Amino acid sequence: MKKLNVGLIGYGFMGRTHSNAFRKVNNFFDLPYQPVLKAICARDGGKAKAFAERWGYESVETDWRRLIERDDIDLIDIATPNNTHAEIAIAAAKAGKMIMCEKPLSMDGKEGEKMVQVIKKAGVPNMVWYNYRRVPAVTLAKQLIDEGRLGRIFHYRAKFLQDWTISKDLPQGGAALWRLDVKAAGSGVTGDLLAHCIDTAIWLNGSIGSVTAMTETFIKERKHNLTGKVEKVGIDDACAFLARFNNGSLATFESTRYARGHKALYTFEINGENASIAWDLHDLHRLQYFDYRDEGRVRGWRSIHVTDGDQPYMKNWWVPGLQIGYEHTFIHQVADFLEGLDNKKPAHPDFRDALETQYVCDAVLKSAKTRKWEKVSKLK
Ligand code: SOE
Repeated sequence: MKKLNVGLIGYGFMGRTHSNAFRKVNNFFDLPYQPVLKAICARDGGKAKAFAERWGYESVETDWRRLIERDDIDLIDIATPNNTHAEIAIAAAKAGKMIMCEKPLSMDGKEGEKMVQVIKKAGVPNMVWYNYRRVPAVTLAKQLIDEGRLGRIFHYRAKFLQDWTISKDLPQGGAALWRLDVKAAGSGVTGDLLAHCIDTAIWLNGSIGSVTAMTETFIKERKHNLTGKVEKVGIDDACAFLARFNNGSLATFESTRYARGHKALYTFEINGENASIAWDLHDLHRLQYFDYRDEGRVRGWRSIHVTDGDQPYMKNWWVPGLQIGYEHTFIHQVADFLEGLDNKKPAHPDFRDALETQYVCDAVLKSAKTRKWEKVSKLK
């Protein structure tokens, strides 16, 4: 097994999910590479050191440029706020490093295009952490669709609902709350939550051609953690949009951080000519499936408990019937990335795939302003 030295930038929530994945992947998957937690980089040296001790990183850097210069780093993992992805990824690619980048790829499509160009030129393996594709039940949905079981697709319906920003006293900005600061995040729920829904949707149902959207910012001003001043809120707190897929199907997407009672309710349902499927993150190991071709007397929605060895990823885990969770999706992502390095079948979503999601986000945010249907830019 070849060693693959990882340099992680950022130690927040995502730094933890990624580190856990790098640490565990070889315990469960037979792979050509073994990730080595070589260095963690963050501006706050004390916090980075504490993170290194907890997760087993061998060294600490406080300047990401220095990390990228290091000869002993093979892969740069970007787990920092959205406004830093482009600069770091471009520098890492130019230095010949492999890159795994947290979602969304960039602040907008224009920035994403630059990243894709540089990555292509550098020819370095790359991936974006849209982890929900690798929930076994979601991967099973992909298999069923690709096998043609649903037939022609008519409808795609997705939601991602949260409730953690309802309080008007919650500040914006800074380490824990940069998702509320438009300068760091680029957008609100569109780039943070709908981007997940869009990534899964494109993967399952193909490209989106046009959208019409509405957004709202319910709390207009919040204290900024970095300036101490009350400042305008620039993010979308909620967003709903209609979409037309290029395969002719119609879609609705909705996301908000103001759905009291919902913490991370990502759901989707797809209705085809022969069959429908539905999935719910709060019950992530189950896939709901209805097949019209079943014998009429016993026809109905089946709740498939996706935990058996012949279902995606599950042979690598426990015994049939025992389920896995959120953190495993990141482990699957690393496993597929490492596998793809040797078999020359790069894992997805790569930067280019993530750019397509960015184009949809751009069209959604534009439509919310123009109040018109907007075309989604096509990938070149
Ligand atoms: C926001 O609360 C968030 O953590 C997103 O940033 C993640 O991408 C999503 O998976 C869960 O919610």
